[in-house]
Amino acid sequence: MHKDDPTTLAAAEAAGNALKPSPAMDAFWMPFTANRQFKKAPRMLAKASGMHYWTPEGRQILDGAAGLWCVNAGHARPKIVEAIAAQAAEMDFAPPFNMGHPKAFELAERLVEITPKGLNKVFFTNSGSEAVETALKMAIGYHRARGEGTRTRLVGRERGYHGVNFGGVSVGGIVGNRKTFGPLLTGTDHLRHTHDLGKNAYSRGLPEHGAELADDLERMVALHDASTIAAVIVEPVAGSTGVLLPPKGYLQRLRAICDKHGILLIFDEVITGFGRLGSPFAAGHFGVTPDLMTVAKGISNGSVPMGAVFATQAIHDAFMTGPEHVIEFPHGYTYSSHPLACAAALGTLDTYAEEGLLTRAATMAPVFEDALHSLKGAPNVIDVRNIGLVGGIELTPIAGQPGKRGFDVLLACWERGILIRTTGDTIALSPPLIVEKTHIDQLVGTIGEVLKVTA
Ligand code: PXG
Ligand code: PLP
Repeated sequence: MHKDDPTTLAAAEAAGNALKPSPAMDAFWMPFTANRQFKKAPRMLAKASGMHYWTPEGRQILDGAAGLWCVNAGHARPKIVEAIAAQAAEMDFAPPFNMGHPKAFELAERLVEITPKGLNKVFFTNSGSEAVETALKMAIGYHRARGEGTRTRLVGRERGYHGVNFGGVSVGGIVGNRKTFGPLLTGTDHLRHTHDLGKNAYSRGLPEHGAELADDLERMVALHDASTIAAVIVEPVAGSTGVLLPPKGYLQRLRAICDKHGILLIFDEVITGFGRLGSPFAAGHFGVTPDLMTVAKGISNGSVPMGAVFATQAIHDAFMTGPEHVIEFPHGYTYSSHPLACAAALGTLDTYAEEGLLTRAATMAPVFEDALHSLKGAPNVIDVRNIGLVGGIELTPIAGQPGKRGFDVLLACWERGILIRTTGDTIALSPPLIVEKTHIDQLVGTIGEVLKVTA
């Protein structure tokens, strides 16, 4: 019997949870995990369906995090499962360099039907991190192709997360992810972040104050000169560093300053893409179109790794010069447009379309907002913020132990049957977009209880 087999889980439950996980745990060096703590008290997942996970013992866990911001349509959706299985049998792999396969082209066409107007070229990667590296290289290559080879500087933002590869960490603004790894890319700079609890605590939707923080880019132009700056990369809503929403007017102002100085604007929509805010993409939601847009996660509902960069016609065309037999953009991954990922993404887009999931967060947002804001006044809560189906609940850190309270809350929630994500002392909620009010009530009710017992 395989441990993922639901009948096994049912049998285990019937036998009083007889099935215990006992794999050896030495060899696996876990990503972004406190390895020693985990291996002392493992939190294992063995099965998933719809809004839920099950542990190997058969305990049900409500998914308040869409896995890791990626399972937007819920788990194990039939169209996606069937598409992957059929593709694996039909053609497992096709080389993406110099060769093509039909589903890659079909998927690209389907995707540009839902992207903001103007972003009509798609380059496939296998993750958000790879999408970011790809977009940064496209930006520098674009300027060079147009004869502006001095534009190499990349501007990110404090508290930005753009994955873990060298380019993404260099433009990223998470100190802990940067300091261990040496000088990183030279020629980067960072805008200030927009998080201001003093002025904006308990905002419902976009905060009122802080649009002027976009003017940091003008200061960078004054300091470095626009002729050295290739691109600015920001998350429209920062997810990983604790759900930081753009102040009203901020993204519009950033777009205007980029236009004024010929700087490309990159939106990293790895989390915000595919319906999280209530629109297919944050760009459309905020009415600000970037020049490049990175996505991953929800593109394949988290089922098979996939990422992508969307580019404008102008950026694409700048590369399309020189002899026709020569590779225009010397970049790509062995698994770019992998057949299983393409099949999974097509099944995902079908599921999103059939169930209206790319806009469902807009319908559920008022219910979610009211539930979240009911936690105002709960022990240690210092802010609640929300947009679409993303919620942030910020807690006071325990003195001298930043992140400890957040982690304690995560553990207590796990024990009570809900999966949440915490980043530092902020709880981030991002349930699958199929979430119902009863699930929201369970998530928020459990968090409320946990805040009382961990206070
Ligand atoms: N950009 C953004 C905006 C992201 O949120 C990445 C790039 C990197 O994607 P990959 O697929 O390489 O992981 C992400 C990923 C968290 C958390 O705790 C968020 C992410 C990854 C891991 C943890 O919020 N986002
Ligand atoms: N390292 C070596 C030795 C390789 O041959 C390749 C790809 O052929 C890579 C790294 C890059 O792997 P990927 O294309 O999966 O990113």
